[in-house]
Amino acid sequence: MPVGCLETPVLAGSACLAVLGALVLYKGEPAGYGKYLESLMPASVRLSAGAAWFLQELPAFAVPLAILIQQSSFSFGTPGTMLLGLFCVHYFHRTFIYSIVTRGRPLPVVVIVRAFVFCLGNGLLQSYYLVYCAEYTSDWYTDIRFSLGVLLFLLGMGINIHSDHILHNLRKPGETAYKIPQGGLFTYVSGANFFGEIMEWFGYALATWSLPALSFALFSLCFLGLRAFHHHRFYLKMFEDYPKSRKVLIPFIF
Ligand code: NDX
Repeated sequence: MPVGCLETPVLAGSACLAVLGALVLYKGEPAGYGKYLESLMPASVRLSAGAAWFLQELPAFAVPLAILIQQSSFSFGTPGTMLLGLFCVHYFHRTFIYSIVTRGRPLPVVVIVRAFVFCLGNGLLQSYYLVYCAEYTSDWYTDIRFSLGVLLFLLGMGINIHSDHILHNLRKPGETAYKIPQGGLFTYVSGANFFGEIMEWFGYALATWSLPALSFALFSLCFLGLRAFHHHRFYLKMFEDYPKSRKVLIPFIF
């Protein structure tokens, strides 16, 4: 580890993410927003979906960006800053674009506050590791882990954005009803947007070859995998004509 890298907070932060993922699975309940808002958080104080996603995801964009700007004078173009740039691109979209195009239900303030803390902690962990701890040799750009990881990241991001786009277009502005998503990867799985996001973060873990990124990918797998499972159950209960061959999360497998 380079001088200036404190190993303990990196290990503690990574362990926290993995433990939170395990906790999510252990609880077995989806987080109380979206389809589960009324059943799990009936009396909550809420904020519109656009404002909620903007506020809660902002730290995951702003923290890495601030660190990148502060670092850019002497390390611009290194694999670490380039990879952190990809993280910023994801959260730029989630903070500034997703929050505008969403037609989702309002979110409980308690969920927003928790998500804000999560995004702040995760943004700090990923940035700190890549800027102060990761050591990449100059040939990392030609390493198969980097190339394959970035490819998976970009492919996953494409699937995620396309699938979210399908979901948003199921409703006209102001509508709140649920419909059967059709097209794209939804032909095969109920959690197409989640499949894309999970692929993205495993690609990122491969490209960065880092423990914090692997822990975040595992957290995403637990959190979004469970959400996909509940969404699938929700659809089967709600729609008699729900396609029987559609899987939960992984095409043809699960
Ligand atoms: N934000 C990641 N846990 C989360 C916010 C909540 O980015 O304390 C995890 C993220 C946070 C969570 C975050 C971490 C854990 C927290 C939790 C709150 C409590 C929890 C902090 C940070 C906690 C413990 C105790 C363990 C610490 O009406 P609607 O809103 O349902 O409308 C939806 C619409 N839609 C449909 N419309 C018509 N017909 C249909 N059939 C429809 N189906 C859906 O589409 C929405 O407007 C929209 C998408 O809905 P949905 O449910 O498919 O996705 P959603 O869960 O809202 O995620 C949106 C995007 C998606 O691309 C997903 O991949 C990404 O965000 N995401 C989300 C959550 C986490 C995450 C990524 C990640 O882990 N990487």
